[in-house]
Amino acid sequence: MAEPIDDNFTASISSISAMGTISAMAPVTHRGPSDPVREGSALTASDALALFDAQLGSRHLDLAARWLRAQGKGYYTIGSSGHEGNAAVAAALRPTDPALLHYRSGGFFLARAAQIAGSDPLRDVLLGLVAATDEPISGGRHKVFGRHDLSIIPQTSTIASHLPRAVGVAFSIARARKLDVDCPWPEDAVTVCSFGDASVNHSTAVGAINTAMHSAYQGVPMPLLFVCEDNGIGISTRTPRGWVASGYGHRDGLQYFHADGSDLADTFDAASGAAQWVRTHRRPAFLHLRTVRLMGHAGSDYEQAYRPADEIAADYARDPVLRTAQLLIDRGALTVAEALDRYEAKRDEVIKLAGEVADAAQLASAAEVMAPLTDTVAEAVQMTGGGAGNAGDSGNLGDGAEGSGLTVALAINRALGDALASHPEALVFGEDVGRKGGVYGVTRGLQSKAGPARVFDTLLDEQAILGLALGAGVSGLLPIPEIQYLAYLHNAADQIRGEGATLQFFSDRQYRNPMVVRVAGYGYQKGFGGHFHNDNSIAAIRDIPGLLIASPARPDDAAAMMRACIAAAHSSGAVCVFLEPIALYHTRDLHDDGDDGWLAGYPAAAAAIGRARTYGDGGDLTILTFGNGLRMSLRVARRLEHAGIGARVVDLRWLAPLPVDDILRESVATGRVLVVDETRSTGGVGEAVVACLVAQRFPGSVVRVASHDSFIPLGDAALRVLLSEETIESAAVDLAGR
Ligand SMILES: Cc1ncc(C[n+]2csc(CCOP(=O)(O)OP(=O)(O)O)c2C)c(N)n1
Ligand SMILES: [Mg+2]
Repeated sequence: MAEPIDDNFTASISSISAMGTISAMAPVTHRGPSDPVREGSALTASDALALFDAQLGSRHLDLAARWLRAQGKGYYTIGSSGHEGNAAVAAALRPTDPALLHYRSGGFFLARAAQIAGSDPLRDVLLGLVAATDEPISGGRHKVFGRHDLSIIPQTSTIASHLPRAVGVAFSIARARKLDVDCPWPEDAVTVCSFGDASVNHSTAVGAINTAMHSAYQGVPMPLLFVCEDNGIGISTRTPRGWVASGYGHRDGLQYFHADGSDLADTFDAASGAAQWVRTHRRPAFLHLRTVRLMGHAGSDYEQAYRPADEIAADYARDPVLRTAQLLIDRGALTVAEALDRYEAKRDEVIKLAGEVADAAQLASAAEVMAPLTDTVAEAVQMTGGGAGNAGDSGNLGDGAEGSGLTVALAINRALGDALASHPEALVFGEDVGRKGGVYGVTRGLQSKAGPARVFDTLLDEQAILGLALGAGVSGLLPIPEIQYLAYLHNAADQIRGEGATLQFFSDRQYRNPMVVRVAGYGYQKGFGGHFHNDNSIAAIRDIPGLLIASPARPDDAAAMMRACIAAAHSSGAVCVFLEPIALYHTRDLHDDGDDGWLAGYPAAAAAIGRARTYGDGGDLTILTFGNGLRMSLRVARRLEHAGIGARVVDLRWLAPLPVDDILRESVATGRVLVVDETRSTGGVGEAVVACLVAQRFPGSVVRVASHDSFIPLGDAALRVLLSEETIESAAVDLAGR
């Protein structure tokens, strides 16, 4: 279908021919290519010509996207039309400046690619549109703007979710240097992060901008250029006129720059000023570009349904491609005929390429699609000796450990201390982890040992904490963030779900954000704190592809599993969630007061990822459990033994990947399985364990006990909804047929 904006360009430029010049008043000046394209601008005519080429390329990519779509060959039509001025933002930056871009960044992408030899950006974008495996960043998994050699980190399409990471990247540039850690970004790099005018309202954006300012306020270097491409609308919802300027035009600690994004010279000058300001001051700035959105939100969007026709047509005059052509003609750098020729030549070039890639091969099997996820996990499993053929750990409490007397909290503390000592790139941070040493003392003393540059308190914002980890991870650092309570992971979970876990997938592992996210959670704190301190739901992380979920229960495992997670993050870029059972942090006894049965020594090795640990060899039933469930089950097992029932208790330890082989082997050994799950009945871990037994065609009987589908109340009422030892015991007795 012909696009009016396409015809408008040709008609408008041709009409200049009839008039002589675009503006009868403007004299055509003939000066050299290195002279300014317009009086008072720093943009030279030759640079403007090069940027015009990028803008033309971007425009014709948008047209080609619709052409491919119309033939059933293309899968993505959100375009950059009206935003091609961002080519001048790329020109104001260096190709080594890390960029996290809005989805309307065709101009930026092509202009940056032109700064470095060796890429074929038109072809790359087209390969993305047709979901081709040859596409160089995502390998056919998504249409993103990204390329490793151009320092462009691909983004998901969740609005504003990339801003917290951008803050983390900006933070890491100086921090990595301070720690003498190799960082992919130069010392004087500027991080650039762009987004739309509707996106700026997202709490993720508001939080990230606040975090950048909060850091800079304290003198922490924060070389971050926010670019708001303000086309005045988000799909069909208008941004109130003046809203972005009123919100960000006068903020202490956030330098504001603005430009007409349709005017290449104006955009270049403002962007250069902003980039220079950030580069020298190492503080955040906000570049506000007024743009237009041409051709609707996407190819599928019929904007005539919600915008008057005259308003849509009025935007044509602000078409940045047209305006650059007019600028170059006014300047005498192009004739009208040359401008039209370039426009048509670019169309031909792009359409020819589009035709060539239209039938490019796509990912053809689940294994191919998932390779970045499965390879990451497989590498991690392999490295820690968790692969098939290795037995799961078994044995008595404290076996294989050095010394004794460690609680879970002390064991984690010691493992973190070791990680800080052996990995100079490791950082431990979160709310209250520094001076206080954590709410439960788990990080106590680490700041004085490793220094405040490596162990530090953050502001109170879980999205910011995880964003810092995401940015640090792509900047050569090894982040170990803490989420103070599991309940507070949920308001920031997308930073793990949508950002952390997807990066390797959407970049074919060219970008990695290793991290070990420590989360204090689960119930059983004797009624103290209610739901928010006893949250027992991990459904929100259990289904995230590629995530490693460690759930240690005992001190020796906690340390060994922390080691394994650090190794997996470091070597294979794994995103690890390390669930710490608060109720067991300081537990000492197992069966009787003073028996010290829950203390252990410090293990010599890392735990095998994806392998369980079995206690006892009872032949009557197998209890499959984890976390607090392990301690309850071991206590129940002793009572069962006294009643003549032999149980073996399997601590799953890893909730992802589940220890499938160990589950099956230990289940088959008794033929009767009791799944003991302290998380909720719905969405709880037990669902996965039972499904695993079914999938493996386990022939025996299976019973599951779990906590109720409830939030956890205060006081003794908590015990009414949490799984209890009594429930476990009676289910076990029933199952054993006694
Ligand atoms: C968190 C989230 N919510 C909703 C959407 C759906 N969505 C995609 S684009 C968009 C509008 C964005 O507008 P703006 O930020 O102004 O960018 P523009 O498209 O105008 O350039 C919306 C609501 C999304 N991608 N992410
Ligand atoms: Mg918008």
